[in-house]
Amino acid sequence: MSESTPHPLEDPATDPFAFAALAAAQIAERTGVPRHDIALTLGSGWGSTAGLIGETIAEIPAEEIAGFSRPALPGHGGKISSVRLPDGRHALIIGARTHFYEGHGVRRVVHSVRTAAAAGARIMVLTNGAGGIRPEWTPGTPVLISDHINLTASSPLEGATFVDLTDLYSRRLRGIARQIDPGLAEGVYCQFRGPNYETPAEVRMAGIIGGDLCGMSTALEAIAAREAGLEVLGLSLVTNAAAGIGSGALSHAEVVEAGRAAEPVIGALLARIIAALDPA
Ligand code: 8IG
Repeated sequence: MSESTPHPLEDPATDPFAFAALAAAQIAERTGVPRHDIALTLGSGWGSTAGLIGETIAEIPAEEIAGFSRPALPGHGGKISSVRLPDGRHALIIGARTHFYEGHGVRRVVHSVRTAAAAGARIMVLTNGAGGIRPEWTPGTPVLISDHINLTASSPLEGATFVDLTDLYSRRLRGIARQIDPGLAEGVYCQFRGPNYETPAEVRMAGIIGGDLCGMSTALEAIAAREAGLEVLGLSLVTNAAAGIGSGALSHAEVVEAGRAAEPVIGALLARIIAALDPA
């Protein structure tokens, strides 16, 4: 899409749900799978999960589906895939995440989640790389998201849409994950706007108000998922100690490297969790 044409989701006249339905119809046509049962957004460090959960039926460059774009960052995927699980369920893998910090508006951030719901998914698995506020969470530690604090000052909900978020990160799905790995830590994810990492004072604040993880995604997507009636499972990979928690400065290169190092282990963990997730 050229720079001069506004993206449909940035045009206030577009109905974001109708647009998600269009994207879902394109996915059904391109994959030959009329209905996907479960959807996964794979963030930093989680990419290898896609190849471990089943047989890849189709891979589509994200920009060929309505409303999706090429990833802003190399190393952030860029494909939408359809995977057939051993039990016959179909998983939709979203390897292209639009971040709030890209500045394209919250409708584009949550388009993947709305598309997953329109494609038939009942369960949405949201994964990310995050900074750890707890010092015992060394890089490579996977953490189940138990709740979030949305520090973006935004919401994907429009108008008087009073969605209940009491059990946003499904207790039922977290229980299934902990049956697979009883040692799995749980924590509260703070979504900051980014793209800068936090100051040490902001990380201290996040800890004081109840946060355990700092990141730049997931919370807005989880809210949209709940609005769409999806059951949400959230997982963070701690790729770095949040600013001021460890020693030294944060670098994107180190974050990417920690993700790469942990990838086989957490990919295998998530694959076992996916195999155990059943619809409610
Ligand atoms: I990976 O320390 C990753 N993403 N906000 N802070 C924020 N986002 C992150 C961090 C972090 N690490």
